[in-house]
Amino acid sequence: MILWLACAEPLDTATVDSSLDSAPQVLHDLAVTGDNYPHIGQIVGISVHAAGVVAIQDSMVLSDNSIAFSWEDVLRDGVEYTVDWYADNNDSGACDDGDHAWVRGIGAFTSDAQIVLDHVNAAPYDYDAACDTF
Ligand SMILES: [Ca+2]
Repeated sequence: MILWLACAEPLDTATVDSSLDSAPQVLHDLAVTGDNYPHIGQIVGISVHAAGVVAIQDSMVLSDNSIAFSWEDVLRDGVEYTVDWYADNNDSGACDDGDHAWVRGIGAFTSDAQIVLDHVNAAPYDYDAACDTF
């Protein structure tokens, strides 16, 4: 006797690049918070990527000294991610020389994730590497 099982609907991959299709298809949410940003009124941009493929790119204008982002179903299970982010310190509207910028590996996740990215005073800032994904 052969039983045919109905397949579930495919996952919505609209926010995730298809070149990562060889990775597991379980997706997790990501929330980012951070404090101590002396950049009120300026843009903070963030890019989350794996192996050079950008999974998330977002930005906000700071109304106080903190950041907060959240996205649903953006991290693939078990994939190692890196975050690039910057504060538009020179008010150019883009990530470039003169900004406060950082790169941090955040590892792989097997469930929904929350990470903290506080402003770190670490001049000279790594805008060459951080701005590559913007
Ligand atoms: Ca800038």
